[in-house]
Amino acid sequence: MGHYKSNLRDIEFNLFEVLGVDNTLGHGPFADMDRDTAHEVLAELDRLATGPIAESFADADRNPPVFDASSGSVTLPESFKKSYAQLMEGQWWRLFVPPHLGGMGAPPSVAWAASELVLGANPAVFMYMSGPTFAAILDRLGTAEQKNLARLAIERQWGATMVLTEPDAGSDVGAGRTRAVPQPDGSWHIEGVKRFITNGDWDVPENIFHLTLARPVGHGPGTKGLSMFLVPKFLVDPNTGEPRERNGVHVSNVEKKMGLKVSATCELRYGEKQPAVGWLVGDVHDGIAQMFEVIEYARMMVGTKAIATLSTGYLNALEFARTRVQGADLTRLLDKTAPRVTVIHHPDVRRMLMVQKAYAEGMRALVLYTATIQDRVALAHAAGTRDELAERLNDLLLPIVKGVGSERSYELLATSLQVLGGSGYLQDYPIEQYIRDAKIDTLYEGTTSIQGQDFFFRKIVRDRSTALGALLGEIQAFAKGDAGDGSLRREREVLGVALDNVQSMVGTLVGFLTSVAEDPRNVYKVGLNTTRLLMSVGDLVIGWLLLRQAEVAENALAARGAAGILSAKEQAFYVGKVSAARWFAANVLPELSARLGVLAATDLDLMDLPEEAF
Ligand code: ST9
Ligand code: FAD
Repeated sequence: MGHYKSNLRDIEFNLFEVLGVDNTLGHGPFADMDRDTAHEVLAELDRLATGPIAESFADADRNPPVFDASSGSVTLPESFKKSYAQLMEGQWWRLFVPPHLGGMGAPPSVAWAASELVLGANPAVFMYMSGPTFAAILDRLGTAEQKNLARLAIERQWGATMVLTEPDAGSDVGAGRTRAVPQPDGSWHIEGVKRFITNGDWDVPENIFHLTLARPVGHGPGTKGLSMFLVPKFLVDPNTGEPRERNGVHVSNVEKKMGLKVSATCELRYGEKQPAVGWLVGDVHDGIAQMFEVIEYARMMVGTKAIATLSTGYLNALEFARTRVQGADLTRLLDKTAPRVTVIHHPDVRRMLMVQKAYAEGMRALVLYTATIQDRVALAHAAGTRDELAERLNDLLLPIVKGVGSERSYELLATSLQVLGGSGYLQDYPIEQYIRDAKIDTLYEGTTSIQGQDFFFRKIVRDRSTALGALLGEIQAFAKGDAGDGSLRREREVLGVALDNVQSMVGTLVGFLTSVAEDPRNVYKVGLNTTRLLMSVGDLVIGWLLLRQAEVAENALAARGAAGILSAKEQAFYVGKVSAARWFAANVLPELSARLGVLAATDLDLMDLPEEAF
């Protein structure tokens, strides 16, 4: 068995038993994918993910890519290239592009469910597959020629990168200094240094296109002065895509990293040896908004990657806990002759397992719920309209998926390791690599601080709480509802209190913001709490989704369980669902009251502290 332990049962439970994705499948833009096809897709990817895709996970960590400084080229480990080839030969990139570019017509919910399997097995394989997805974005944004190039990029399986970061411009993308100089033939010459660029070079595709932010000479400061350029590694024949001469964008360094080593993180130099020729995407100067089309996919991908890793971390820990014999049952602590038990018998191990199970399954539900909101956006788009509320909800949920998903996963992967005791610290087990590979998720695509600020200032205040109001309204309706025999009544009450706490947190922060008119420094009180708010709303949404699952599970137990037509495995699955929701309501949601107290009592002491006192 490979390292990756998937949870296809839970993925399908979310899609088909809780979120009702079958109602979306089989018609409209998703006519080509019915429930059976979706099941086949997931089952086949599950087979690949747990087999050949997972196979190179450890080898590619121990034998990372080799950089040749003289040619600026990166060579990937052979084992990893085999895993990548399996995914590409299986044509799985077709899940992520629209039908007119050869896509399968899968809704985002099914595409992200499928992504979890690859991202959990070997995340970098998925990330190297960004070419077709980025080409689809280029097709949406580009000129007629660029659309043609996007088609060729997919046909010829080029790689792709997103290029924002510079040595002095990380979170603050608007500080970027890379310049773009217009040329008489309508092209641009790009000049500057970019760093930390994922997949900047690798030895599989014949070409790589870099979607690059640069500042046209004479343009203003900040992100609004940036434009997006299409800069290929090789210049090409525009009709056939056949590579011609080398373009002047070169890799000058590959970083040595804590984890995710097989994903080459490159320094890119533009226009140093010869001109780096680029083309303005869509022939419009709207770079940051265009780049956010890419960033939105990538933030969803990062959250899904983190959560997929926690899930396999938990399932590895669970397997260990069921087999490792150590110590006596706590009730026979003083009896030295008592039989030794597997560690899953110990209360503290159960506590560790349940916190992982509840978050891993609750955050999977968060990803898939968000993906169903994206289904709504896609359905409206296909009908020639817009579902503006769904668009806003998706915007609101993305920092939760990315920020909460990555923080909780990294934190709880340490608990996965803890379950294995000293063995977890060894490379004999995958969890130490999971921890190293997952740390990046709290950092790239906007750090957690950035997600927290985006969440409050842009997704709540600027949105005038439209999306938040709609989301909290749904949670309120669930908390007040009492379907079934009312067995979750206590948990619904706890959810209602947590909801009140979150509403008070938002109200208090808006109050701090309003008081900026009296003292501009009061905005610090907001900044001291944006991450706390993000994590708290995350817990509220996770608690709500777990309880929705519990309701479905209770119904299944009452109907099919009572009729004796559930297998023992299915029975245990549903019982586990109810228990996880109950545990979360009893152990996590009450924490929100204390967090509200801390938030409301925020003063400026921390900001008044002299730097020397830290
Ligand atoms: C990186 C890559 O880290 C890491 C991994 C790469 C992996 C590649 C492979 C991925 C494969 C993916 C495949 C997926 C396939 C699966 C598909 C399945 C279906 N939302 O607030 P302002 C825009 S890359 C939307 O004033 P500042 C907006 O246009 C590096 N738009 O910001 C706005 O104008 P307006 C990642 C947003 O103060 C304008 O920006 N680096 C949003 O100027 C200005 O906004 C980062 O992420 C938003 N949330 O700049 C940087 N926010 O207001 C992090 C802003 O008029 N830093 N816009 O609408 C930030 O995000 C900063 O907040 C900042 C601040 C740069 C935006
Ligand atoms: P800084 O911005 O310097 O942040 C340092 C600390 O200060 C962080 O804790 C941060 O949260 C905090 N901070 C900064 N500004 C604020 C603020 N205004 N308010 C509150 N806190 C703040 N970039 C690309 O363009 N393309 C890629 O493909 C890519 N891949 C990457 C792969 C890897 C492995 C890594 C490590 C990075 C990658 N990046 C990529 C860059 C990544 O997006 C940045 O590292 C990230 O946005 C943070 O920028 P920074 O590292 O400069 O940190």
